[in-house]
Amino acid sequence: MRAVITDFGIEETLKTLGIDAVNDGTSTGSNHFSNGEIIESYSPVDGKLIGKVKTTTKADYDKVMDAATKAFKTWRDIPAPQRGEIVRQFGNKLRELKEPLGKLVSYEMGKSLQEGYGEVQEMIDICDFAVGLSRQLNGQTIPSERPGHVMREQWHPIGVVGIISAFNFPVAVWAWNTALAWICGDVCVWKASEKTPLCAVACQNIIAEILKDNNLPEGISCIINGDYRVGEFMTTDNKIALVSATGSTRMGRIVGKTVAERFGKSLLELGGNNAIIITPSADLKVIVPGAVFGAVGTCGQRCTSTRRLIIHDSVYNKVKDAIVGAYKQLTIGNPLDEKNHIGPLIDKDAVNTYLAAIEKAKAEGGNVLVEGGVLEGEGYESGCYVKPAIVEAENHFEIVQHETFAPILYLMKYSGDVENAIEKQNGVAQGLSSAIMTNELKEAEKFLSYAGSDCGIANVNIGTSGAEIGGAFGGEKETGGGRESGSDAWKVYMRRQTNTINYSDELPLAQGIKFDL
Ligand code: UN1
Repeated sequence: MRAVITDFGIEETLKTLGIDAVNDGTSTGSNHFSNGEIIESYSPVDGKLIGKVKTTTKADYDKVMDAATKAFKTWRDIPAPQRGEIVRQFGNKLRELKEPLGKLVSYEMGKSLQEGYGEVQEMIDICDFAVGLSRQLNGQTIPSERPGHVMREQWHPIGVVGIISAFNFPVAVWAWNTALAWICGDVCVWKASEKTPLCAVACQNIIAEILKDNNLPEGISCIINGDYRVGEFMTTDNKIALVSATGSTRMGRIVGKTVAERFGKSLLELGGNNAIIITPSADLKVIVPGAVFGAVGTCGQRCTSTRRLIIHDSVYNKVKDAIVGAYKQLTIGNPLDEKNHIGPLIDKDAVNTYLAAIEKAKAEGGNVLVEGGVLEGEGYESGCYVKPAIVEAENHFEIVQHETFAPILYLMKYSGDVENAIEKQNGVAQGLSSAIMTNELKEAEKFLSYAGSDCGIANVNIGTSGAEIGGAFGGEKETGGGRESGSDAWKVYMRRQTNTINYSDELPLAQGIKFDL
């Protein structure tokens, strides 16, 4: 059974990305030894079967790890700037393939084509960043307390990095990790979401060709397929120095614990429950697009999606009317058609979770301002298209405290000073992203101060989603504490070594200790 997708050039897109062969159930891609059960990938866009991959068995996994550990020995010998050159080539190839890869992301995951392209752009950006960084993996020199001694700090490759990524950013989050890990001298084994396996195959094909052209071992980049059971091969494996996992808090709790038990390192990028505080001085021209894109972009399936608006009571009605009005302009439909703002949810389970969340909000006393619901009829046959909903709710509602990966926006009021809004914003278990809309310097600075937002990301006059790659990305509390992407996030992909070198003829001991023989 093979769906023929003629619209929007999907057939051609798959061919360009070299993923035609997966349609008969045969795995493809280098270091992709999978021989287990078949995973079928259905598009949430039209419900059609796009392709199949096989899952990775334990025996396959062992082979992959063999290839990866061998490749590490070659790769770490290559000077970092030369590793950067490989990442530069990868970034250039992504520039060439931005259109087909962006399209595949949109078709397999369901996000709008613009956002699909944006995701590939994010990959290109992190490659550029990593190339520059490949000449800046600098350590420090530190003054020694002893005469004739010097201290320094070095950063060495850590080994094999295991990457577990989620369906919502099926290519960019992998690239954040790999681009940095590679220039650091590490090799990567990637378990992509079983909901978007073809995006992973496409990425693997691109890098495999570059490695081949440069006569480098394929094991520098490996993929494994399957659900959490395949992820467990990595979390329990001492040979994986770092597990970088993006996904739910539930998943992160298990991964973090398992990796910690064997004293491995983990980088966790988990759920968010992101709010925008809207103060009296905020500008509607900024509030409306910021809040609406934050809430409905990627159909509410970003970890940075805006879930809550905390609005000052003096402007509540005005802001509410403007947002509700803007929701009326939203078009929902095939995300490959650029006239649509919003595509489908990832699958029917997500639709059920969305419906249950709205019911729960109502049962807890929420007041629905914009009705949700599942769309039916022509163009909506996949059953995954839903209407973005707005519910007036209270911060303490159980459902509001919970991250629902769907376009449901909760509106709530605050009165008095901005501190009251900050308290609500911080009053959830998650701590990824946050924003304030204000033209008052004092409010903005309070929000950004140590007594302000407790999130890893805190923005002023922009929404909660759409972070640039140059900053460190991640959050506090149940978001897991990890940082990926820009700034000094590269350090987690390396091991730090402190050196003390004695170039004198004596052996003085530190702390002035006398030990005469
Ligand atoms: C995610 O949702 O897991 O900041 C990543 C953003 C994107 C990345 C989101 N640059 O919304």
